[in-house]
Amino acid sequence: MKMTLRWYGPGYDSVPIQHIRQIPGVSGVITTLYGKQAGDLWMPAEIRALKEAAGEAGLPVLGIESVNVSDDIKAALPKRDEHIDHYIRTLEALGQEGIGMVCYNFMPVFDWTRSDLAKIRPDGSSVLSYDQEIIDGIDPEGIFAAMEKRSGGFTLPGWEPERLRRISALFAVYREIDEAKLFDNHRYFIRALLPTLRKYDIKMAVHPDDPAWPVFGLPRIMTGAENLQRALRQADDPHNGVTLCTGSLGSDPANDIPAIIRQLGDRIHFAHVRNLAHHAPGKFDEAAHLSADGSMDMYAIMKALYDIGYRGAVRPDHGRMIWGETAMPGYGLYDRALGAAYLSGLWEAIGKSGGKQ
Ligand code: DNO
Repeated sequence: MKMTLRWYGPGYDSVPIQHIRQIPGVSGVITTLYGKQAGDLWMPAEIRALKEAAGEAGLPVLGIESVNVSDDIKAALPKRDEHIDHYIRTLEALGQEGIGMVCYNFMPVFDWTRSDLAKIRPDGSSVLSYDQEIIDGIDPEGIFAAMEKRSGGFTLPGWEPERLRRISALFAVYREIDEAKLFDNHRYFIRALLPTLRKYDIKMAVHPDDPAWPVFGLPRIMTGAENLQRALRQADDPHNGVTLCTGSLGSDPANDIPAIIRQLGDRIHFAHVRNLAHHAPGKFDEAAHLSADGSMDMYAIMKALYDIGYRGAVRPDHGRMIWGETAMPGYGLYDRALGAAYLSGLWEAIGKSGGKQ
């Protein structure tokens, strides 16, 4: 595997890329053109500039998270084909720059959802947390305000203010869309990309829904083993793959993550590894990466990745905010650096104690 860190690019990330380079074992970054809206076309010169900014610090771009998919594509609205055309041209431009992995999600309207972005723990650190009861008491427009209020002035990934403008209209559209239709729209999208994915050898990695169940009455399909397998069958080609996100899948304790890793095998093109502390059904806090800090067995997760011969990018995911750091919730440097070192340590130990790749 290749240990990476997510970096939002010049002008967006408060973490300097030079600091990312100092984390032992990190050999590349996962980045994006953060100012782009879903449906936009990415220009070759913009991609080149991003690559150069990372390259100056000695870090290659090992993947894009995300080229976002518009609701026109997800809900088959009139601009669907235009946006797919933009997506294909964006992939061509990425392919020409040698970027071979793209993470995306297929969640309607919202991306990941949390009820608190800075819950204070007894040790004084803060974490993101989720409580279904709180979410049930917020209307969908209120969740934007709630996320924004606690985001420390940062635009959160997937929570760009541009989305808010269309929110009522989008809710009306999704009333007509059930899981089956959402899967149909996913199939239409992924199949349209296939010739380009093959030509440039770009691996698409769909991100699981977070949390892994419908929120605000919107359908969600990337929720567990069965549905992820179904997403892979939509276009049975190795370029159509998955981001194995332990925190998103792990929001539902019924998801056996090591087993899912073994089932999905070489269709896993990217891995987000983080830990959660479960309190009750639909109620969890994010935790430090260490197994002992949460409910998940991080050794078993890394062992499963090791056993399937995983060679793609891994990144530590949302960290706690510690040591007085100010950064985008979940994306400070310090706790993610601890996470990267811990995960690299597990990997080394698995290899040295007889793990075979
Ligand atoms: C949140 C992230 C998500 C993820 C997208 C992938 O922290 O995990 O925003 O990047 O869902 O498209």
